Amino acid sequence: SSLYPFDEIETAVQKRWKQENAFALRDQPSKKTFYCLEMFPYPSGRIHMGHVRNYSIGDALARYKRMRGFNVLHPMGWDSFGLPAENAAIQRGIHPAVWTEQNIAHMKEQLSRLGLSYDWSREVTTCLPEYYRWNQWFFLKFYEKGLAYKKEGLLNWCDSCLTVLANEQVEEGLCWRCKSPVTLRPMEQWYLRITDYAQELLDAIPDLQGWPEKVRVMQENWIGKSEGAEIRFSVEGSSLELSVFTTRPDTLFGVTFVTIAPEHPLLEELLPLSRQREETESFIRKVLHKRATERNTEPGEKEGIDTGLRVIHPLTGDHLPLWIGNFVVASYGTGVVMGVPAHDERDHEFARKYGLPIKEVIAPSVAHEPHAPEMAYTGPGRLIHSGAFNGLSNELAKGKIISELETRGKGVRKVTYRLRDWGISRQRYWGTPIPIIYCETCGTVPVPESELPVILPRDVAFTGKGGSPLRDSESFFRTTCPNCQAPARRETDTMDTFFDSSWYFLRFTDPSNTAEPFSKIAARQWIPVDQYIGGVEHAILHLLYSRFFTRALKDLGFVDSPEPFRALLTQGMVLKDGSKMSKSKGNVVDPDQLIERYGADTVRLFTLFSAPPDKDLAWDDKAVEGAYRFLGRLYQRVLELSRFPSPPPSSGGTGKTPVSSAQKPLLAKIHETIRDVTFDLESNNQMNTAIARLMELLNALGNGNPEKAEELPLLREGYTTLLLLLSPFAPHLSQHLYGLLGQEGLLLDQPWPEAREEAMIRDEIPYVIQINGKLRATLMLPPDIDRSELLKKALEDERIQRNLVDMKLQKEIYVPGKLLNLVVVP
Ligand code: ANZ
Ligand code: ZN
Repeated sequence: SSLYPFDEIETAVQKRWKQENAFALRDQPSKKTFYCLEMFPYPSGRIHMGHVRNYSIGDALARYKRMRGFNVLHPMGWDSFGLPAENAAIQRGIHPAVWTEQNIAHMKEQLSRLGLSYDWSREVTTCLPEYYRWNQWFFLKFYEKGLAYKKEGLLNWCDSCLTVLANEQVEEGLCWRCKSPVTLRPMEQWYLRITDYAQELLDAIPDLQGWPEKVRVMQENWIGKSEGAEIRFSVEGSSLELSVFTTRPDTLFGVTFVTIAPEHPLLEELLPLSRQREETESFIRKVLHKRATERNTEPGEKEGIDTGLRVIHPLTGDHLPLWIGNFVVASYGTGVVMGVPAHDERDHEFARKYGLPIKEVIAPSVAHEPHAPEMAYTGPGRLIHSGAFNGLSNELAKGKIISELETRGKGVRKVTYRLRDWGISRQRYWGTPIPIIYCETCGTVPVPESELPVILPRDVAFTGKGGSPLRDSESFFRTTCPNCQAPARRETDTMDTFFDSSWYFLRFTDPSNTAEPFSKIAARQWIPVDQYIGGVEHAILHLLYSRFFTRALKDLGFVDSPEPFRALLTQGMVLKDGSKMSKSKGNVVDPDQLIERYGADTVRLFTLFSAPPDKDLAWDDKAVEGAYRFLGRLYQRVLELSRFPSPPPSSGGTGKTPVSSAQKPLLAKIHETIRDVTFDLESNNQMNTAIARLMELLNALGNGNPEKAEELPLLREGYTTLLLLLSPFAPHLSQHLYGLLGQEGLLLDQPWPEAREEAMIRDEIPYVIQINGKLRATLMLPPDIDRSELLKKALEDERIQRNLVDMKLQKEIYVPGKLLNLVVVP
C-alpha cells in the first residue's frame, strides 16, 4: 500500500525539470562558483547502493549550494574504458563498444530516475575519440618533456594464454582465466615520471585541509619518504661495488653481512665469480618462482643463501659475507641491504636462522629502554664498538658517519621514496592507443599532433588468447614512419584507464572544446573542484594520479591550480548483515526495486539520514520504512493545509508573518531549524542530523491547527520553510508540495531560507505599558529588551497608538523587566 502517490509525483516533477532545463549550468558571471563532483562510475551495467549513496550526497550538496546563491557546476560522465568490457566480448561475443553503450544508456536512465541534478549537456565519456584524443595529446606533451618514457619492467605472464596479465587478473598466483601458474617476465612498458613530483606531492599534503586526515596519511605513506644514506661496499676480488640504502647509517659498525635481492641485475656479473654459483642460481630460481606464484599473500619465512662472495666494509675494512635474501625488494632503494642484526628485526631473524654474528653498536640510555639481547634493539642510544664515533648519540652519529663516508668517497646522503613511476602500458584492447610509432631507422617516433586521434579500430577479433587483439590487427599496427615514410609499426599497447580519470574533472569545465582539452579560462574559473565525493578505495591511486596530472599540467602551463580537489568527502560503505554489500556476498539490495516500492525520494532520504556521509551505513529495512513514513506524513499534512486557502507567505517562507504569542515557540522552532540545518550542512556535510531536525520540525508543526484562521499564516510559513530545507534531500515531493501551497517557482531557484535572530527569541515576559500611569497594553517581549527597542515596540502597538492621538510624549519611565510608563500631554 502506498502512503502517497510518489510515482505520479516523481514522474511529473522530473518532466518539469526536463522541460525547464532546470539542471543546466547557467552563465552567471556575477555569482560565486561551486564545483561539486562525484566520482564518475565505470559503466558496469547497473548502479548499486554505493552509487546511490555517493550521488545522493553530491546531489544534496549541489542543490543546497545552488539555493545558497552559487553558480554550481555539477556534471556526470563515464569512466568507460577497461577490462570488463573486453571480458564481455570474449565471453559473450558482444563488442566492448556496444556493451559499454548499452550499459551507459541503462545507467543514465537509473540516475535520472533518482532525480539527480546533473547537467547532462556536459556528459564526458572516456571511450569516445573526442575524449581519448586528449589522452594521446597529453601523452605527447609528457613525452616531449621527458615525463613519459619506456623501460623494461617485470610483468605477470601466463604461459598458457600467452598474454600479460594485470595484477587484478592474477588470483592466488594463478591466471584468472585458465588457472595455470603466472610468472614474472621482463617486458618493455611506458611509464610516467610521477616520482619527479614525489616531494611536491608530499609537501602539499598538509595544505589539503578539506581532505580526511586518514586519506592524507595514506597518501603520505604511499609516497613513503625515507631519509638516510647510500653506502658503497666493494666486492672482494673484483672492481664491482654494491650500494646499500639505509636509514640507519649510525649502525654502520654493526654490519655483519650484506644481503642482495634475488633478481638484482648485478648478480649476472657477480655469480660467475662465485664458487657456489650453481646452488645460488637454483636458490634464486626457487625464490623467484615462489614470489611469482604467491603474489598478494603474506610475506612468508625469510630465506637466504650465502653467495660465497664477500664485500668490504667501507670504514673498518672488514670482509663480510654477501647473502641473497628473499626479503630484499629489488625495486626499493638500491635492492641491497646492509645487515645489522643487533638493531633491525628482519636482520636479527635472518642472522639467527643462519648463524650469522650479531654485533651491538647502540647502547640504550641507562634509565629507560632495558633491552633483551635475544631481540633487536631498535630504540635510541649511544654508540659503542664504533671506533671514533663511540659515545655519540645515535641521532648525531648519523650525520657524522655520513660526512666521514662522503670524505672517503664511500657514501652519500640520500632520500628515497617508496613511490614508483607509474606504468601505464596495458596489453589490452579497450583503452586509449598509445600514440607512438616504431620505425627501423628512426626508432621511437611520436605520432604527430595533427594525426590525432589514433583511433581504436572496431573490427578486431576477441579470442582471449595471445594478448591484445590490436597485436593481430594488421590494419591497425601497419603504418608508415612520420619521419622517413618507411613502413613502420604502431605501438599496440593501450593506456591504463587511470590515465583517463586523472583529468576528466578538467574536461567537465569545457566538455565540447574541439580545439583543446579545455580552455585555460574554464579551468581557471572552476579548478580546484570545491567538493569531490567518492569511495575511500580511491584514496591512493586515483587521487594521487590526479594530483600528479594537475601539477604536471600546471608546469606545462594549462592550469593555474596545482591541486585538483579542494575538499574531499570519502563516503562510507553500504553494509548489510555487517559486511559490505557486494555481488560476491549475495547481499545486494537493488536500487531499482527499492525505487519501485518507495520512490526515489525515500531511497535518497534513507541513505542520507541513516549515517553521517563519511561513516558506514548499515542497511536497515525499518529505517527505509521510517523515511517513507516521514514523507507520507508530510504529504498528508500539506495536502490538508492546502485546503485552507490563505495567501502564500510573502517571500517563499521567510516572510515576517505576524504571530500571536501562543505561536511564538513554533516560530522559534522554524527559525532554529533553519539555523541548525544550515550549520549542519556547512560543517562537514552532516546531512543526517540536518534531516533529523526536519523530522522534528514536522512534529512541531503537527501541533498546529490549520482550521484556526489565526494559526494559518505561520503554519504555511512553517511548511513552506520545511519544503525549502528538505528539497536538497527529497527534491520531488518537496517540489510537488511547494506547488500545492501556491508557489509556482522551482525550489532550486529559491533562495535558501535565512534564520532571523528575533524570531528565535523564545522566553518572553509580559511588559506593562502605561500611559500616564494607566494600563493600556501588555506586550510579550524578551526580558533583556532595551529602552529604545521597548519604546519602539510600544509605539507600534495599535492600542497605544489609539491613546496617543493628538498627544505629545514628554518622557518615559522605564523599569527593566517590568514596565514602561509614557508620560504625555495634549
Ligand atoms: C640498516 C639498518 C639498520 C636498517 C637498522 C634499519 C635498521 P624504510 O624506512 O622503509 O625506508 N632496506 C633498504 N632497502 C631495502 C630493500 N630493498 N628491501 C628490504 N629492505 C630494505 O626502510 C629502510 C630500511 O629498510 C633500511 O635501513 C634497510 O635496513 C632496509 F638498525 O639499513 B636499514
Ligand atoms: Zn623512420
